Amino acid sequence: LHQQARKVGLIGAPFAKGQQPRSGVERGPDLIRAAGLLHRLQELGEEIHDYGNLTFEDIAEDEPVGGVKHVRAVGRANQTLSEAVRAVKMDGRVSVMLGGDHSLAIGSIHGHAAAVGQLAVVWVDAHADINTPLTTPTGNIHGQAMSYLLHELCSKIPTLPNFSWIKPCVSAKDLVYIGLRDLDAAEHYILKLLGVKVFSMTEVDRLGIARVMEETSEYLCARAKKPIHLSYDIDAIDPSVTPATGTPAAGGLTYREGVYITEHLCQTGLLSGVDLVEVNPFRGQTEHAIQSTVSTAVDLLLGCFGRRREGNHPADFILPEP
Ligand code: B3U
Ligand code: MN
Ligand code: MN
Repeated sequence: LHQQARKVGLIGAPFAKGQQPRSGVERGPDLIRAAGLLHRLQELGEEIHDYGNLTFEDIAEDEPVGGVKHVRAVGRANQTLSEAVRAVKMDGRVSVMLGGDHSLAIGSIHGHAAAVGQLAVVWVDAHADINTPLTTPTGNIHGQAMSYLLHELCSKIPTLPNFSWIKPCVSAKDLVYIGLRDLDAAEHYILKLLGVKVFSMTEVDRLGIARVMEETSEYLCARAKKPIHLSYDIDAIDPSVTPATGTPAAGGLTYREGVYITEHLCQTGLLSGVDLVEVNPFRGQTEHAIQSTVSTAVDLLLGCFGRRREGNHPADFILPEP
């Protein structure tokens, strides 16, 4: 079996201000490229265009706003990213955004929705990243990304500098979380209040990953087949496999569960945008720790684009005759 070739558009987003003070996550895009991502996607028969790394303007005066850090820089960076993702989608490509920290999901999902309309979002993460600017315990915007995107939370979001361009574009019923295990009380309250579909690590343990993915696609496709945006935080995977990340959380997905998620979503044929975020080489204790994290990130992306563990072959493969 082989998939029809897709057009892929890669955007690097070397940005770290959504998760200060831990820098290093801006190295993610170049590390993931250096591990051979483009070449390996091409081997799978994908037509891939690398749009390169975005450059983000430096903002001199960026004092915290009500405890929220780097508001202006994060707002502006995501506006740039939103435009870039929108352009990739207008080019008829599946967008792949390499982060950078998870605040970048704001721009990535916003730009995706601006181009294609209503989306289903699959958020794979140890964390829910759904604090509002008023509930955040850390002030880091990577822990708030989803709150700016949901229609249902828009009345809970205060006005912030450089955030006025954001229009909520995701409905709570079109969001599924997988891998959660480290939530703040306010986040848990919000998920219950909005009735968001959550497969925490407890459900992964109870149901197994195959059932979790079956239920995920059934749930998301029950009403209409919307394009899927996969936002994959590398810290969803167990830190024994992907230690080089800013906020590791014990008890995560195995490598196999992590890859299975991507294989399953690929097979839906609905995958339209992907984020791979929070790879931070400065947080790896050894070269091996960094390598393991980066190569897992590559394998997750390959799974999104048709790599099968059973093996693959090109559609035009010809067996040599003696
Ligand atoms: N929930 C906490 C911690 C956190 C969220 N996402 C990450 N860490 N990576 C917060 O900061 O909102
Ligand atoms: Mn995250
Ligand atoms: Mn996380």
